[in-house]
Amino acid sequence: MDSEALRKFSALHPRPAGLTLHYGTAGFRSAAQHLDHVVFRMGLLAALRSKAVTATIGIMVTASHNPEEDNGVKLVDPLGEMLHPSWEEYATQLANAEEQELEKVVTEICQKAAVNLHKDASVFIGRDTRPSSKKLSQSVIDGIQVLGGQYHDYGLVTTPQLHYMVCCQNTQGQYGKATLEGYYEKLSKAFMELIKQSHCSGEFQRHLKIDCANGIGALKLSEMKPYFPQEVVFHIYNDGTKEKLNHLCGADFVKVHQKPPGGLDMKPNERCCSFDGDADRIVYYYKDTAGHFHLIDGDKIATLISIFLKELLAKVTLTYEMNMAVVQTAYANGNSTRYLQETLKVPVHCVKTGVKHLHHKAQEFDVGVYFEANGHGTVLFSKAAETKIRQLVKEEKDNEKREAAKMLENMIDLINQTVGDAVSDMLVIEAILALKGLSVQHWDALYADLPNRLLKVQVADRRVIDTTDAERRALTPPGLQEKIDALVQKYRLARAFVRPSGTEDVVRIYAEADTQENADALAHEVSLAVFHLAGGKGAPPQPI
Ligand code: 16G
Ligand code: ZN
Repeated sequence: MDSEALRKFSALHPRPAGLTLHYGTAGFRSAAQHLDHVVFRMGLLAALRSKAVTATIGIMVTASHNPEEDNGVKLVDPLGEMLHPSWEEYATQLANAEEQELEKVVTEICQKAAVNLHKDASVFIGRDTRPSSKKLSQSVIDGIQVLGGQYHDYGLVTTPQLHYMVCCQNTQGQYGKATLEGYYEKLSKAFMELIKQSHCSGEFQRHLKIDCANGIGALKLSEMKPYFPQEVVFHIYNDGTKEKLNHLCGADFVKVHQKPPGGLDMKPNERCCSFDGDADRIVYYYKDTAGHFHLIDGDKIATLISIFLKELLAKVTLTYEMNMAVVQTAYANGNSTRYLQETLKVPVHCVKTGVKHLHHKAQEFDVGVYFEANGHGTVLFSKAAETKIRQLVKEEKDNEKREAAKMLENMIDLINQTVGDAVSDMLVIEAILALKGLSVQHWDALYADLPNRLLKVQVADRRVIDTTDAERRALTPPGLQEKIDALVQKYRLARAFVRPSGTEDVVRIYAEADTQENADALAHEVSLAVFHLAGGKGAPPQPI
């Protein structure tokens, strides 16, 4: 290691005294002005990780749906997955090391993780449209170069595009070409092939209004436009030319507030969707003729995709049995879980919040559909399933089966299997709606969401809450779970849980029940229990 260079460059990216940050579920997130030293050091870590696994590593500068003034950084592992949990701790150690200790911490990481510093390192860099992102990505480059690493700066890309590039690079092009053109070509080709199989393909016309949260999604959708024929019309709103990123718009705003974004005029029964700031989440919605807003969240997206895939799998199943499952978190609406299990008869698994947990579980199945209610999700196909499907397309004599296999093959190519991807998910959904001749109202009517309420409470130390059973039950503080159980008993179809947030200094409370009044009352009562038993700060929560 070039100690001189490390000293010189770390002095250019000084750590503000007393600032401690943690690599959480979505990497580091903070006010942008606090992050320069963090991104420099994550450049170092990306180079170390690359040397450790002898593969290209990704590093993305974004704070997703957070306000424009914030920023963040996260690392992408070789197959496009989230950074391996064993390295999250190294990330935190490196970010918080005193400047004079930096070399020591790097050496310790090399020892613990068996990193050979003489090896080559290769890092792919991407960033979102935040004003602070460009400078921060320059600091990432400084970090990579101090350890003698090579880098490729993709500049402005969506988070899922960067995940895609990393995967392509490390699979020697098997997953696709590691370029934006490669991404656009692969997705648009699979989409158009799927649409061709639709019965009404002759008069195929798709109109969709897309709220891009004033973020990177708008830029990338515009770039993709020439890859589609004229019949595909995507109307882009909140493209970032007028308003601030994520301000009163975007997937997170729409999901949390259960109302339409600003900047998008919605006519009755028009299909609309929102991306988040880095385009890795999507939710759909529409307004009915009475003016009521209907949200179609990640649970209903997972349901639509599952229905479609299950039908196709049934058609090819006589030849090859494939297991399929849906992975959700505790936030999944109770009626979505019921519909999947009881009507569709698909196994459902519940895991802890955070993409890495869902992704990991979904890898256990031939076809693993995973979505968080907030709209982050994708589908994973096992290698065996993919090989079998591609073989059926080539060899199957029965027309119907071959057609079904062909649709599955196009789905495999259309879905971004590295991570949830708003652009890819949108194309998947649009293709399914077209193929099944479904309107947004039909889709929404699959099941009715149980009324629910999400609240947060500030406590002195949120770590006093420890959970089990995929965050559905609280182990500590003592008495809290018993209290929640007693409260839930009072209402019909009720469910509630609490968990410490991984991204904010709060405890989150979720409740659902037969009516909105009951869901609100239950959420309020549970928040009071948290406030009293877990050391609440300030005034007790008020009724909704
Ligand atoms: C992060 C997670 C997201 C999760 C959210 C929960 C990733 C890439 N993102 O944004 O999946 O839903 O955190 O936030 O893992 P919370 O812990 O503050 O509730
Ligand atoms: Zn995001």
